[in-house]
Amino acid sequence: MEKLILFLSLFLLASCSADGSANGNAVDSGSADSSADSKQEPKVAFNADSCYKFMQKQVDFGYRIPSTKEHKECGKYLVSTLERFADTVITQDVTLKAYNGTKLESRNIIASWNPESKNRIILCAHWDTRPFCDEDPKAENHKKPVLGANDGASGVGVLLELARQFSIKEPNVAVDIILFDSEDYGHNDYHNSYCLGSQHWALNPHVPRYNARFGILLDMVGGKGARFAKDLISSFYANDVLEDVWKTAETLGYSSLFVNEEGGSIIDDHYYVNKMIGIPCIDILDYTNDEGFPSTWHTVNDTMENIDKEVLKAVGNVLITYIYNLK
Ligand code: AHN
Ligand code: ZN
Repeated sequence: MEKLILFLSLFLLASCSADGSANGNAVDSGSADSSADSKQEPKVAFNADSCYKFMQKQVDFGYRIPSTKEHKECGKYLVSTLERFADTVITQDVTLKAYNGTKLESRNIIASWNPESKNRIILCAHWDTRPFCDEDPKAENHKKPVLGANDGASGVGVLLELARQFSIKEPNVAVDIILFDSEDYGHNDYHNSYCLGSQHWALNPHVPRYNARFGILLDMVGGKGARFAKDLISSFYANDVLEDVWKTAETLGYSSLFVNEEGGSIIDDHYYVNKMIGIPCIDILDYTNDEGFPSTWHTVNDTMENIDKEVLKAVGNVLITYIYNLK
């Protein structure tokens, strides 16, 4: 009997990760590699259920609009979560000014592994959400805020799950996960009005003379029916990284998601990382020339119901494979 209890409690311990939510480092059932030679499997495996929970948690705070209580609370959650996984976490708190003069109390969050190493890469996403659903088909929704399950929480969710994996097994390269704030308070009529957090960081990096080999931005990486095309800003500034990531996706059987198509010239956080601080940076973004942005983009339908765990899993597996193969 005692033995049975011991066995059961060990089993329970083994099946809970530190956040009490997702299953630790088990390989997802259904992933391509959960078969016979499990001894040779890496210790890490992207867990889409864990990623989804990290997203749900953000969405549960409400609209993450800069200068609101919900935004501040979510920021604290992101910092404390990253502190569990990373070697160091630095925050940049700054009041930025939107195109319409609104003051945006903003926080860029930088989580680092092996912060002294020069052999580093950046993984980034924005964590704020847009205050207006101005792409909604219904005009009555245009002044309502975006919940940002995809546009905000998805990129951050993937990065938090990667952070959890890095805490289990550190990659060969040093990593900075940067969560940019105040990306989505822009207006198309105003030049450089999007991506205020990344512009601030590029002018004021968290450490003096900061540099990295390259960056990968994630933006809207969880939507049903997502398709990632080869964005033109990414191919102009960081074509080697772009091609290597798309090749990794092809190897894993995800070519219908990471399509071999030219994308748009999208002004996103990666543009400022390329342009202002000179670090080559690609964007994994749900945008194709025939379909544009996802149909939920900047609408009231950007909710968890329209998230597809299989898409999250594909993006996570591509990144994890690519990153752990870097020297
Ligand atoms: C523009 O629409 C100019 N850029 C898209 C950046 C963006 C907004 N990504 C998510 N929301
Ligand atoms: Zn947006």
